[in-house]
Amino acid sequence: MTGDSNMNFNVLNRTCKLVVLLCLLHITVTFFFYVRSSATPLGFRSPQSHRNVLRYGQDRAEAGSPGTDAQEAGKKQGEAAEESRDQEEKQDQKLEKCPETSPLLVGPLRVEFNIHVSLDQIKKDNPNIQYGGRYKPKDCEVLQKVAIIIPFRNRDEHLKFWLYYLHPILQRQQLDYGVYIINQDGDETFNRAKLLNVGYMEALKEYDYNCFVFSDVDLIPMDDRNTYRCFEQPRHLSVSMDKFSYRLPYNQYFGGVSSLSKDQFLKINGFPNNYWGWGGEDDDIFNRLSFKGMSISRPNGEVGKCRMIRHNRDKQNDPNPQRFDRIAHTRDTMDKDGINTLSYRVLKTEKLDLYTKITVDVGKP
Ligand code: UDH
Ligand code: NGS
Repeated sequence: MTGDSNMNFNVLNRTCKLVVLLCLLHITVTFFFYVRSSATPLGFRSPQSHRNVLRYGQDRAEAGSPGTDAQEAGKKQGEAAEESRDQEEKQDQKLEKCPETSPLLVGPLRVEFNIHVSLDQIKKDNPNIQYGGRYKPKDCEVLQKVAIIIPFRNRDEHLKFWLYYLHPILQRQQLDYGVYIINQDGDETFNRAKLLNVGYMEALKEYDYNCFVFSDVDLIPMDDRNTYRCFEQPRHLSVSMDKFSYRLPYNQYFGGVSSLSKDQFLKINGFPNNYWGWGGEDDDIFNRLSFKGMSISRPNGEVGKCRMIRHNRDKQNDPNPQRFDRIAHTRDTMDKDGINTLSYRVLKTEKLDLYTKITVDVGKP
């Protein structure tokens, strides 16, 4: 009796131990799989801002050091996963179209040039501007992709003011934009219109722009409702300049700041390449537009107010004596001289924090 009960007790004891062991094993295995399955998505499920920083880091690392095969493979997997997540995310959050008129506009602006501006400060004030002077609103889908083209040589002081005033305005206008400074190399006669043609070509190599704003470096809008985008008809934006007592100097005036969609630009074969020195090239552009049956769209005189930074005539930009003869023949020359005959040599492309600077050899007269 005692022997039997002892034996029963031993069997029971062992069975219990076995059950406890099995339970422990089960818990351990369950725990292991739980931890493993939850670790992967957690690592990947980091917030978007975090991911952007990581991607930025990766881009820089890629440019700097090639890395090992294993690292490369891991990186590729990570990138592929990220890409598919990006696509999912895009599908998830179909952005609303940006409104016709941005709700961020404030209207009339104070513009003055007797203040000190520095590139560092402009950078700090505009943290959302991407490398190369690019910006795109995050919370709505833009209507147009705008390349802003500035003809340039030796006007760094003016450029600082332009960046200081324009970057905040363009962001409030909710534009997907890039700023391109087309810098004429050397000290041959300046050629504004040819530089604008170069800007058109070079900007398109970088992004699928469908609108081009051509702006002198010394013109600053005094009202952010003057949107730097394209319209049904080619647009003249600098319609009400302080130097002309806030009036158009003449009805056909198309100088200063203008915008043309890609189609409008191509319809007129771009701009003339053979206006060397000051004057007439903007009148030639006006002629091209009207010969192709287009009219000029303009903001009203209040919204179109702008200030010009006063300066002396630049070296190698004297009035072009041939300009009157040239604008008298636009109809005959426009198909033979323009974007279809443009030739130039890019000497340097600099992606700076607030703009892209492209230095070009455009030749000489
Ligand atoms: N530009 C340069 N560097 C030059 C010449 C022109 O950057 O050496 C660019 C710049 O963007 C400028 C634009 O080309 O705003 C048009 O230059 P412009 O000289 O045709 O026109 P702007 O209105 O001056 O700047 C006109 C002559 C001013 C004489 C004033 C005499 N008081
Ligand atoms: C006209 C010029 C334009 C110039 C405009 C304003 O006379 O190129 O003056 O010039 N046309 C000709 O010379 C044929 S401004 O006062 O801004 O220097 O844009």
